[in-house]
Amino acid sequence: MDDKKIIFSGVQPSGNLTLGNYLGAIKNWVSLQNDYRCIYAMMDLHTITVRQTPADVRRRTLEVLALYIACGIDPEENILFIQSHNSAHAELAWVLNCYTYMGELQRMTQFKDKSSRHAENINAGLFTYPVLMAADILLYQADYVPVGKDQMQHIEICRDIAQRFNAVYGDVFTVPEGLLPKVGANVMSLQEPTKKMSKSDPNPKAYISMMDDMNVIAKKIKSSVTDSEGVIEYREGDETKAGINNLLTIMSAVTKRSIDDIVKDYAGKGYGDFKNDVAEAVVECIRPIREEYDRIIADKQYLMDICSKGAESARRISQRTLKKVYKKVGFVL
Ligand code: AQP
Repeated sequence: MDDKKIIFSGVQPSGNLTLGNYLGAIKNWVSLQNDYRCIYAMMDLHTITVRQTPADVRRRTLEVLALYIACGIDPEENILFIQSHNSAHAELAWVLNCYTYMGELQRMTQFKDKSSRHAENINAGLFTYPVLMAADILLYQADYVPVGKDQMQHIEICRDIAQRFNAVYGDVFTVPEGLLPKVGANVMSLQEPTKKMSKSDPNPKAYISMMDDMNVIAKKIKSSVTDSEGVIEYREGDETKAGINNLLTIMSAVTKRSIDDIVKDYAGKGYGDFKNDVAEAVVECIRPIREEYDRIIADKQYLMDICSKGAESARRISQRTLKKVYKKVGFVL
């Protein structure tokens, strides 16, 4: 490896990727790929913390890879692989489980949220999800982890686990930092704008899927929930403005213009005009990605070749960390 700093991140193939996943994570990955050694995975092990249809997970895993590439991630320059193709993730997660406290995991917002949404299946994997995520990151000695705001709590616990382990055994792990995008770190639901936009939301009108038809995307934005005040203004923390704040954020992220500039353009104008323009801007952002995606997804062999080459590199890098960890905790090598 060269001396570039290391980046690790990934998305779970637990549904069709949303505009939130794109603006919060993948768009940022594209901008980082020239300056860092980047490793991006399709996080299939994480998906089964919630019941999935196996054929859907299988299909979506390659779709996520095709989307990474369509968004601009260069498969020649970055390591792209399927998480389950590298067993070191599960192996390190077991070790780290023994260095993580129940109390820490109980405080995780995502666990509380997902266990209330899936009350019939509050499994141990859902509970220890952040430990697997810590293993994902620490295996590659990642310096930075570009994620959306919802994942920052998991980055914090990852740092705590790494520091705890290092305090006992010496400098085994690089302690990583989360990297948020400047705009779009927390894209909200179009129907309940105080909740984050999520690919597993039961209401498809709540999210823009990167797989939606262009007219569906426009319709979803035009029917997004706003307020009755009729003023296009960004007011941080004001729940009644959550819908407009969200549309302004989305507009800013897809057009690369500041929110202040956008607000000035709409002084005295109504929500109808604004929503039409946001819809058009989002469609223009997603259209070229979709065209590229449609081309790439047709070539399964190309995608499988990337996965197998990526898994080989991922296994090679992570074995160094895993061996070190096994040696430190006393396993015979
Ligand atoms: N709404 C969002 N705004 C900004 N960033 C987001 N991310 C997710 N939703 C938003 C970021 O996308 C990356 C991949 O997320 P994930 O697939 O690992 O799972 P998640 O964070 O739980 O996202 P979802 O879409 O809500 O998935 P489900 O519904 O399966 O739980 C992460 O960097 C995340 O921050």
